[in-house]
Amino acid sequence: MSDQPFISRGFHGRRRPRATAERLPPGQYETPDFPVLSAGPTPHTPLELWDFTVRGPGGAEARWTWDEFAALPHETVTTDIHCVTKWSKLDTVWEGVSIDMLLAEAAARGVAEAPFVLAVSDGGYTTNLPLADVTGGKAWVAVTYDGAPLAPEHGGPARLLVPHLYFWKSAKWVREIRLMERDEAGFWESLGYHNYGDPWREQRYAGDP
Ligand SMILES: Nc1nc2c(c(=O)[nH]1)N[C@H]1C(S)=C(S)[C@@H](COP(=O)(O)O)O[C@H]1N2
Ligand SMILES: [Mo]
Repeated sequence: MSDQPFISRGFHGRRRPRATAERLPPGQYETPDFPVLSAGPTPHTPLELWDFTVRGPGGAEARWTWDEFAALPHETVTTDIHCVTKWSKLDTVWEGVSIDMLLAEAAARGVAEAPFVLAVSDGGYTTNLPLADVTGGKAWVAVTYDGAPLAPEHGGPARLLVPHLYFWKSAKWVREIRLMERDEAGFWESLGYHNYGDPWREQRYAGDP
């Protein structure tokens, strides 16, 4: 038994979490599991060969080796994630470098911004997002999950994390953020999935409002 009487919880005013139902977008169910969804084989890039690039619309780029990337300030993010195949997982915990931080560092190296981004992964997977959806504290390149290095099947060593959009936007094994003047459909987006993918508006497929 706990050595704290149950009344102390209320007494200390512990914040009541939002009810699970309110945290599930339309059509989603909660799962305690962490399903693996990969369109192809899991790449295994050795850390000595891994690097991360932010490429500007004019071709200028900023690049970090694994050690340089690891030296950037990291944030801890606790968030819910929502897959278009209808599972949602609540309170997932990640650690990573914010895209804000990467873009600020890239800007200092002469990389100009642009209104759209394409995330490009080892293995060729891509996904497109408006710049506004990866800035302002909304997206990270995550390197840990649940306190441990990100497992290869979940995108390790590093994956994009954009939790406010369907999880296909969170590109596993991400290696590059490409800034673009024009939007360009990524892998699933060009195969009939919604271009934006807001789970709260249930934007699963092209043609959904
Ligand atoms: N590179 C890459 N990233 C990807 C995918 C993929 O097939 N390849 N699948 C996407 C989809 S559809 C989902 S739901 C999530 C699944 O992440 P998980 O396998 O860690 O659950 O990764 C997304 N990122
Ligand atoms: Mo997905």
